[in-house]
Amino acid sequence: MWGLKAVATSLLVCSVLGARNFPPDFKFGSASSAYQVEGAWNYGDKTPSIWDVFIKKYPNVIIDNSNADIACNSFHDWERDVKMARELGLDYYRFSISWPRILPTGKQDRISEYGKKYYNDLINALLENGIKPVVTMYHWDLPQALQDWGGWLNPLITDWFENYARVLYSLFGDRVKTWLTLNEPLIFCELSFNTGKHPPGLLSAGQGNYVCNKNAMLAHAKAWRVYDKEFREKQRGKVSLANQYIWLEPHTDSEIDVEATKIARQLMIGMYTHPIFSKDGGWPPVIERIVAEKSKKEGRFLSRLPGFTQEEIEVIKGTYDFLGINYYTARTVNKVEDGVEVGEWPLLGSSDLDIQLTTNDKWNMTDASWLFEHPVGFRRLLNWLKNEYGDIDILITENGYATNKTIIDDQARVKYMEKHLEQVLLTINEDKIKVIGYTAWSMMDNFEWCDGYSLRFGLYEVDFKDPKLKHKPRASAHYYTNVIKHRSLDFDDKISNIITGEL
Ligand code: GBH
Repeated sequence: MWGLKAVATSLLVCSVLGARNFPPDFKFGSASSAYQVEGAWNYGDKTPSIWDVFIKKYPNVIIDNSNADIACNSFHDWERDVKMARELGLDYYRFSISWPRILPTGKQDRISEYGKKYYNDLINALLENGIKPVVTMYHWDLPQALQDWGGWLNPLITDWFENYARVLYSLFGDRVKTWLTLNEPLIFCELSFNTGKHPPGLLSAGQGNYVCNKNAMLAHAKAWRVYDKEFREKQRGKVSLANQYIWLEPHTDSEIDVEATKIARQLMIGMYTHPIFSKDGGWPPVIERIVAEKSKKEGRFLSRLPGFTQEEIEVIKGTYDFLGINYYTARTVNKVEDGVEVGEWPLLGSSDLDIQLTTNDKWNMTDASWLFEHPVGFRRLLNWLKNEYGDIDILITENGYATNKTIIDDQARVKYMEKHLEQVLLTINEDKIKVIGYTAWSMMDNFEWCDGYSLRFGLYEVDFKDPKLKHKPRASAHYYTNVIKHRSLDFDDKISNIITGEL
């Protein structure tokens, strides 16, 4: 009798609060990447990545002149990382594998015992603690040995990557069931070749980025196909990629801006999605046409955007088991005259479209110059993707907030997470889109690329001045722990304001 009453009461509570509950099978995780946390840059037989070489050659490109030689020392202190993941109550931990740590020559001649041991230890410890590993194969730290052979501009990289993927499946695929081939090809292709801010810093705007784009799509596809042919039956995992999507909205209501925005989405989102996820495959036709026309006008015989052969289109099309999405921010689009300078990052080939990317005054600025908050854009993006490519399982592989201070009571990050998670819930409940999980970037402060240690994304603060790298959970860590525990955004949140230093 009493039992029934208790059930009835909790059902009532659930239905009142139900709107902000996550589906029971929804998964929560947090993420990092090898170069940003591991350190041990030359330990054992590890060879330098392009980031090691780039920073040593041009230390000034990093705002605080720092480097990632030690970073969070995760290579030596993976036990601390597992402990954090456990304290947070994560369902999974997303980390990446350093290509030059596993394959020092970048090719298959030699598999590093040190590399193998490190990732085995980490994977096993996570699983022992009930945390699933979600593994990124490539989070920007290309072996310099392959850069010397042309890196992402050499079409052979698609084979090198396929072989690397095969090595990873055979070493770890018995335990790793969710793989992400590439992290944000949009960002590494654009920043390496269009703005030159990331290694190899080869400024070749409107050319290198497109070649990289094509090779990245093929590399991903070949890695997926190897899994499909050689491993899927036995290992039964899932493979996709993690795309960075910057949501775009027209700057004004004018038809010109509205039209320009539609095309810009095909550039910013479509170029890294259409070849894999659309029914027809290949480049978004509108972009292919525009770049071809521009190239012709410039007196070129060939388009700066390399085409796909029909065979390549078929190889790439359909190579996904879900879609990984990194969402942080949005931009507005307005049309400019042909040839007008289009300004800072994200440039992203916008000179080919004669558009300018700016922001909306209503979007909160954060301490990161590029990160403007637009949570509703998250939901709109997910709906746009569904309209373009149909029903696909979506895994949010990154979402996070930056401060430039080492602040423990990070209520702004808590708000950012809540607002974005709320949009995820609306997308699931109202729009019936299958979002299967959410990953907070990042579990702890780490090396934020050109921003060094000056920008903090961590749920845990790390004291980089302390040789022991003392770490402490922020308010956001407490908040996230509660979200995970309750599988809901509605809980007595007083607890997330208690800063104890221990979870
Ligand atoms: C993601 O990139 C990455 O996957 C992750 O590694 C990173 O730590 C995280 O987000 C937070 O940034 O002013 O030209 O140097 C998101 C894309 C790439 C946006 C680097 C900011 C700096 C541009 N970020 N970019 S620039």
